[in-house]
Amino acid sequence: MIENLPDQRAILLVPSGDDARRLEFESLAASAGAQVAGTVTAQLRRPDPRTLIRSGKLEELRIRCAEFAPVLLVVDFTLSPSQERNLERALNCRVVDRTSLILDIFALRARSREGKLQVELAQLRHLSTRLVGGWTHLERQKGGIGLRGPGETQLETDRRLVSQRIRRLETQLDGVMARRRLGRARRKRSDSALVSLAGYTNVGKSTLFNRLAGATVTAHDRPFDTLDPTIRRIGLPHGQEVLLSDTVGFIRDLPHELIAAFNSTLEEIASADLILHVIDASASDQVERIDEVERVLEEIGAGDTPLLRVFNKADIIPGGLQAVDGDCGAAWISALCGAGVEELLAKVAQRLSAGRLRRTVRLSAGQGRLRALLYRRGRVLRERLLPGGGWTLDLEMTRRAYEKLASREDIGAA
Ligand SMILES: Nc1nc2c(ncn2[C@@H]2O[C@H](COP(=O)(O)OP(=O)(O)OP(=O)(O)O)[C@@H](O)[C@H]2O)c(=O)[nH]1
Ligand SMILES: [Mg+2]
Repeated sequence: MIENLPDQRAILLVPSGDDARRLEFESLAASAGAQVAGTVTAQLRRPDPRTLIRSGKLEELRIRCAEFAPVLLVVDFTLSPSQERNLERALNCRVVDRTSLILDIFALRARSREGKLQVELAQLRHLSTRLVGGWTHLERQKGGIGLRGPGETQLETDRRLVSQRIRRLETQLDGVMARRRLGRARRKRSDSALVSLAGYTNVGKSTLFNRLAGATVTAHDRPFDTLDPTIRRIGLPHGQEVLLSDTVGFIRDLPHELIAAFNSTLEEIASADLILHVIDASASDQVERIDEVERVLEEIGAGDTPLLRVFNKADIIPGGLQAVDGDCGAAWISALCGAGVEELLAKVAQRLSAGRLRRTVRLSAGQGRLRALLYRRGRVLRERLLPGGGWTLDLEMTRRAYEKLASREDIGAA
């Protein structure tokens, strides 16, 4: 797809003083097919409401644009639609913001029907905020960065058509979500706990997934290689089986449109019995990334889900696994060469059993609603009907879920 596109020469505009962020943005732009001709940094102490950057910086950009004749300026700041337009007029090249860039990469990677629907929905929601005036002052270009993907055909239609399309996509995705929920309910009734891999993009989630599940999910060295969730059954030490899922990765300032559109995928993470938060131990901005991921987890309703931090790529940190100390709750591994993986599995088994308890409870005939709730929240191992109406249930559920219910409902111990 990228190869067939016209020259995508780009200049980047990024915040100054954050090298890790700049490098990440350059790699994002490159993986969308941009040839980065130069990067300009700016500090936005007093942003100009018209163009965001002030006149001196605008002049610097003008000179760069005259030198390199870029097709686009890719900006790692949040731009209002009018700032975007004003910059385009001043520099005579297309301006793409961080959100459009990330949406564009997602559009390139989406393979499944669901993935494509989700990306299109996110693109259209983003676009609908920007339909005032459009790009009529620039030559219309199709298929460039920020203009690709399934949403492309809608770009020049008016707001009304876009919102109609958004509603249609929402309905289709509702159907997808309902099917997923059914699948989850079925899984819950089965014996297996769900363990979800989550984490920043490109940290090695799919590599770990392949190692644990003997699968062959693609794991390229580029951001957002995985979009669609995959689930496999894996064995833990002592024979216990669990389901393991691999999903889309996160990034700092993940566009809200994407979080909303990928709801059904992300719900999968929130519904897990244990989240393995995979961390690239070799990343210099590790602490910031950990915060960002755990913030998004909270945002998608997974804030209370038990979580185990897994520091990966231990093979490329100085001293390797030997250098590891501190956080003894966490696991240290190399998904690539397999070091530490056995210990990780033992930790997973330990965490899963620590979080669950078994109880036998007695419900009266009038507590049908609570009975249904217990089926949804936990695992009912056995149910007996009592002679005078009501039931006793042998129940296994997480301590957290049980205590939450017991504090609100009248659950009688049998
Ligand atoms: N050195 C080293 N490289 C690793 C390790 N694990 C993964 N990688 C590399 O990191 C890159 C990204 O790996 P993936 O498994 O695709 O990462 P991911 O988290 O699934 O990424 P996305 O799906 O794009 O979010 C690949 O080039 C892997 O070979 C590791 O333990 N050590
Ligand atoms: Mg992946």
